[in-house]
Amino acid sequence: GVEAWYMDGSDEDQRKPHRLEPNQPVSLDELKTLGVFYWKLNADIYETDPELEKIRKEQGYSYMDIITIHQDTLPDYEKKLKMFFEEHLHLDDEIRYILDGQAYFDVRDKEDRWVRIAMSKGDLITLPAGIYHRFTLDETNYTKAMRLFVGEPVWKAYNRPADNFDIRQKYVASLQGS
Ligand code: KMT
Ligand code: NI
Repeated sequence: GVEAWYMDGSDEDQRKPHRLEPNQPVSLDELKTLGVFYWKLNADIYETDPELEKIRKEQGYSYMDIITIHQDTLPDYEKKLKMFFEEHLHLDDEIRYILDGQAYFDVRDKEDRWVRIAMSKGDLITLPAGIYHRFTLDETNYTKAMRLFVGEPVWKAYNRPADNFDIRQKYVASLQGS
């Protein structure tokens, strides 16, 4: 499975793990209660993987592209990394499949605490529409990720506060029962 933990509150380098001392892990089941879902796949065969095909078909992930996040490959690298690390939400699910390297996705739990999810090669994650989150590279400064989307992709991010969007209200309501 994937490893996740509650973050410390320090403003030190965002690429560091920021674990609490002692570490306070967050399980996959706890992530599920936030609407965050996870699959482990074989990234070596992503171009022909029947498991990935099945997920794409079942979830309706018609769109896909691949983004390589590295100093030399991503235009406006510094600017984009800064944007990705601003706390934001989207009106649609964010679906990412790590094909190489590693990275962190941070999501807010029900009590508004940061949970850091350590993603590496073969990890596919879905963040629900309306969840506050952010993204950073780790100290290896490199990841290659597949971006999946239902229909035509909309990358627009709304930085916090974005509490008045219907999708945010719907997301918050969905946390009640879970
Ligand atoms: C987002 O909206 O948080 C992102 O697209 C993160 C970077 S994609 C690996
Ligand atoms: Ni996002």
